[in-house]
Amino acid sequence: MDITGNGRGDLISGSWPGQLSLFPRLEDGSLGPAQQLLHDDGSPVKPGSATTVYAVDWDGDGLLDLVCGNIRGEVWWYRNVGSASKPRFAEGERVLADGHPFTVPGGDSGPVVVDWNGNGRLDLIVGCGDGSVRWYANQAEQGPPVLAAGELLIPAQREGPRGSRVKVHVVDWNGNGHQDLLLGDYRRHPPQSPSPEDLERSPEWQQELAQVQTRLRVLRRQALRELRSQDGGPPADTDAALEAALGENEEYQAAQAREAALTGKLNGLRPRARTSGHVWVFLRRTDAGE
Ligand SMILES: [Ca+2]
Ligand SMILES: [Ca+2]
Ligand SMILES: [Ca+2]
Repeated sequence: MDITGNGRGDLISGSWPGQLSLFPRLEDGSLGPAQQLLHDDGSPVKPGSATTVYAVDWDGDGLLDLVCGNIRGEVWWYRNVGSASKPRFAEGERVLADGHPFTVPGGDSGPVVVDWNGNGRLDLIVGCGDGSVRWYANQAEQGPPVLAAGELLIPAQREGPRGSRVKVHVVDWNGNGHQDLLLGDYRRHPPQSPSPEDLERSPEWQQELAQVQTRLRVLRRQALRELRSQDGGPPADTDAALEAALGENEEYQAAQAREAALTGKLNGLRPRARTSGHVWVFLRRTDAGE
């Protein structure tokens, strides 16, 4: 996606506060510092919290426009009214489906614009907060999009294994000439209780941890005493010298490793919610039903 018209692919990003950032690709291939994407009056483009952004020339005038989602589940688009080298964007317009503004279920819309049905017109596909994916066919012959009502491409899953807040990418994943869908998700797993065996062993671990910590304190005091009583008096920087001495003390190092291991085991006994993010691939069925 080259939004600065110099033949180098740039990066654009949405954000939680809602501004959109452009990271221009520099001559050496690295990305330059972030610049805010702006309206033609110089004010920042801000489609709402948790913005996602997709750049595409949706009205066919040769300039890349922005299509954005937000936490409310709306889709907005911003026509590029600048130039090939200097993008500037018109006031946002709410994207309509079947003539009406819409919000996707669960909010958190993640739009992409591609020709999904291969008729040469760029359609809208939206990843939704509830975990579903919807397709809005572009019915316009030319110019700005005119979208049909949404059709479900992938249903939400209440019980998993797929999660929510999905973001999509359209690509021919298996190279058979048909566009497929990649889906990124977010899932919160219920806290898992510790095993009865671990619970049974926890008093033993606690006791050992107390012993290890006592031993660590003793070794520390010993090392300090040795430093202070050495020939020529204590070192100028006692703290640094103490850390250096303990770093070379094998018993101290082993005790510290054991302390970390026991603390980890005991922390693991507290039930804690876990989250995950997976990427799923959905291969397109061909006309022959393959
Ligand atoms: Ca355009
Ligand atoms: Ca199409
Ligand atoms: Ca394919």
